[in-house]
Amino acid sequence: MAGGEDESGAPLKQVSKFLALILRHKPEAGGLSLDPEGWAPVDAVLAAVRARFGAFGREDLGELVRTNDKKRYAFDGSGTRIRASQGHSIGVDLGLRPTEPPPLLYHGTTRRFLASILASGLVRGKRHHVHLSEDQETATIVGARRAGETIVLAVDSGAMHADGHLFFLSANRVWLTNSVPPEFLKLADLPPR
Ligand code: HQG
Repeated sequence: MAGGEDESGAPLKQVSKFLALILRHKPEAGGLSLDPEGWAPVDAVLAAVRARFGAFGREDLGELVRTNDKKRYAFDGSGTRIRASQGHSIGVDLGLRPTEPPPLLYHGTTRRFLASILASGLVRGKRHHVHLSEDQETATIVGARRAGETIVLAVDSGAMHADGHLFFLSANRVWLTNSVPPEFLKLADLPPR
């Protein structure tokens, strides 16, 4: 909907940020707990959203899930539970199966991290995995979230896979792996604007 406002008036972008908080990092901030696979009951999520933003219905939540720019959230088959498709900092098991990656993947970041990344490789930090993109354009957008000059690293995921590193593909097509040692990284040219 134009301007990202739904009929309840709650700005979908702010609700999406709140969902990231409660479905990825801190469910207790919404009075929730997640099951081991990261699912929360839709009714409980709606109650948490309403407590913070006022009126917000099941259809509003459906619109948010459908239109979210990175498809961050997904309903289960019955539509009664919702979870974040990736990006957690708390212990959930998304049940993703190891999957053969394409030969090259990309990671967008900022130049001030480069020396450290080339020394230690890509590390997952607080998240469960290192996040990798299928194309340079997406990686550029990820890197541009941070201040400073955006750089894109190309990851030799084919060689990593051959070496036994596991890769997982999230429901919203983010590639996940535990770490990327420096020998599999090189600076990619940024796509022309
Ligand atoms: C950097 C967003 C120094 C890494 C995006 C990144 C993504 C190092 C930052 C998702 C390092 C971690 C994840 C090292 C890694 N030395 N810096 N050795 N290794 N880093 O946010 O990949 O909007 O945890 O380059 O679209 O930026 O949340 O990871 O800059 O998919 O849905 O440490 O978050 O999605 O930052 O982003 P993050 P990310 P959402």
